[in-house]
Amino acid sequence: MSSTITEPADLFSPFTLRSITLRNRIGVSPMCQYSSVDGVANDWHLMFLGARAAGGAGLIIAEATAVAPEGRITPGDAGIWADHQVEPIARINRLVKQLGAVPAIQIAHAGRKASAARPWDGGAHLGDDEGGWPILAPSAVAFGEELGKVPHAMTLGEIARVQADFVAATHRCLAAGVEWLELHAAHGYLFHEFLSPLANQRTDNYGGSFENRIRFLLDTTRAVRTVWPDRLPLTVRLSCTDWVPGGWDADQSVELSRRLKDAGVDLIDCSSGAILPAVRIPVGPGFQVPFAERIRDEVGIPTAAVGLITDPAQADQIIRSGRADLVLLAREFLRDPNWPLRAAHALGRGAAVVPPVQMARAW
Ligand code: 531
Repeated sequence: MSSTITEPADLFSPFTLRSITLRNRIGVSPMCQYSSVDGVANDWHLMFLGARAAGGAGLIIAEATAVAPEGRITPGDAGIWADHQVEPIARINRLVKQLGAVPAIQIAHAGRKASAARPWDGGAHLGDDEGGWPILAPSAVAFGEELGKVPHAMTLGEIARVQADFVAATHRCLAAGVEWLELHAAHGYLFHEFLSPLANQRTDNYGGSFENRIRFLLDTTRAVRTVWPDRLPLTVRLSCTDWVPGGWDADQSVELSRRLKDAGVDLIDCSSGAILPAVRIPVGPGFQVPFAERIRDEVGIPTAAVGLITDPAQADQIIRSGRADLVLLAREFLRDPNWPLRAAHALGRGAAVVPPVQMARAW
């Protein structure tokens, strides 16, 4: 069962995947807050995500949330590796839902980029004497520069254990009232490290050929889909290209998206990059939209566009032109939790986004 590609809509059209309908095409992209203690959500996360639901977003995707302690980027990352982490997330999801948005979460494992300091503490790998921990990856190849720690090449048993961690995390997400689940397979983290020949030098059946490099993600996706209810959407964020010759690229992303669609994935969230340091990326307004457009057209699967989407008319045109089904905003939502309200008024569609009654007189 999958959603049909909707006719070109506009930024404020509803959007349905399986049993879940978004009130508009605007999503809050998962943004790390590095503000948890032992992975537990707190008042910061309640305020941060609640405010953006009040501001009118249709979809609120909570930050990359680690499925295992060693899968955190930093000690401050969110986690869902333990049952006591569920209720704090459930409290946030109840507020988000009460405010009319759909509560989502991105579950993740940081692979060789794990065990790092928070960005405002420099972002470098932590020494063993600084609270760092052993890190895992497909191969014993470091990311590089300030993330120079050499990871342990995962055994088949560790691959199976991490896959089981994603399945267990999926059960906890359901218990927490999550209604939309995203697997993080981008930005140089574990799944992406398996996909890319620039990080995956394995010689077993998890490395080498395209089929082998997608195996860990595809098998885990199938296992997650089996336990995630049929009525709820499952999405995958990809780095659609490494921007490096010989690396992962858009052609492979198209083929992988076909396989993910067949495995029951409902939407591809199209980002790029971050497999290696210091790669030249042609960053600009909507620079990743072409990936969303291509995958949507060639695979016939809904897509989300993300990356330097800031302007209401820009976002509206991405949807109206049928280049993507959703726009996800990150930094713009750091600047303005009420961006959807402001965008509606900027586009002469003031009634399209309804504020909470407490805020109505200001809009
Ligand atoms: C940086 C980033 C944004 C867009 C493309 C590549 C990298 N983000 C990625 C975040 C962590 C914070 C930095 C995640 O994907 C978890």
